[in-house]
Amino acid sequence: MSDPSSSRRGAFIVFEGLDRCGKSTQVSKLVERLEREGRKARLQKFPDRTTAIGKMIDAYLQSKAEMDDHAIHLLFSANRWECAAAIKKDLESGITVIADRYAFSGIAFSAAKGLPFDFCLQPDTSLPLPDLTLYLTLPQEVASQRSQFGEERYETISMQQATREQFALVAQQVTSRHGESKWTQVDASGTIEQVADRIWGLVGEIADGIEGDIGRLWV
Ligand code: DGP
Repeated sequence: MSDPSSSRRGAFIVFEGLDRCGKSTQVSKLVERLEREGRKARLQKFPDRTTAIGKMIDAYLQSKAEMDDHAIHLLFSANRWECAAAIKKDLESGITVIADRYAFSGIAFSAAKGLPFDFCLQPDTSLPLPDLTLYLTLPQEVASQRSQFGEERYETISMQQATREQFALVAQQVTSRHGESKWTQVDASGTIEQVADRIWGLVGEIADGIEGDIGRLWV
């Protein structure tokens, strides 16, 4: 572990994946492990359903409210922007921030509904750039059989398949604009502990903090 008195900032690590791939479990496991090892870490869930904007998103996802596809896309982005300053502040004070979804879900899910890819990408431009995105993959048959699959708006096989295709395009954008090291695909099959160990190996030394400035997404 690095010297805690060093001037390194915290790492910004994002988890992405289709619904029911085990992402939220792994996010919590990573935060717990970092804390157990004496590092400061916090979880940031997106969408953050606790804010006023987040409550509108929650109503939409539970099909309690209808909204134009563009409007809900912008609300998801606004929900990230309202959390951006706190993420930067924490990173600068040495806290590792682990996000459960981020702008990449924003593009993949909205483009899967048919919105133009470039439109989907724009509103998140200049948000804090994740230092590492872990994209968890699981065969659709396994994810669909997990409890609670199908409860929310996007949890249909056809929507998940379309979103999977869009995530492949998002991965291309991230690696071509920001470098190969910023996006890593993770096999999410196996036991919770096996996947957690796989992830711990991939996080590696950035868990000890990062020397450089926080980047800006798509810039
Ligand atoms: P979760 O709370 O992780 O189960 O995510 C809620 C659902 O919302 C999930 O189906 C993925 C989707 N989602 C997450 N972020 C965005 C976003 O920015 N835009 C759109 N259109 N959908 C999103």
